[in-house]
Amino acid sequence: MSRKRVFRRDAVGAALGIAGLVLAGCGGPDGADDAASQPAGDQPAGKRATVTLTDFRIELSQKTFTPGTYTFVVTNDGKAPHALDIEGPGFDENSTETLDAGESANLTATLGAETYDFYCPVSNHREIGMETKVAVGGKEAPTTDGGTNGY
Ligand SMILES: [Cu+2]
Repeated sequence: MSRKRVFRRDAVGAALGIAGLVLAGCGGPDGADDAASQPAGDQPAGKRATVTLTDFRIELSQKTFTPGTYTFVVTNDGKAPHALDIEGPGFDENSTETLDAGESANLTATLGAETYDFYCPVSNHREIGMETKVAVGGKEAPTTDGGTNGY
């Protein structure tokens, strides 16, 4: 599994969330992430990351983040309504609307070198597992679901 990366992650990054996890796991000095800033069409501000909401988990396309502005493409892949709320230093609450099954929305946030809480504010979802911490600045976030869970 030590295959070298031979493609760029910009345009395909959103579709290859799992690849992002694998690559981020290498933890090496990887400035190439910033190569994704090439604008492509109507690309929103900042770097892109995908967030998948399911019943009842939150999965991010990458485990490590460097400080900067991100547009999180949030998709509700579950059956219940979900939303993404980001809490952390530097900005007040930042959340999507509640998304019905299959819906998606973009959420832009500027992250500093801090730890942020990504969670679902709907009902009691946060307590039952829809919460994940994101430590910005190169450290791997202490996610509860480190395993690959199929694709
Ligand atoms: Cu939820």
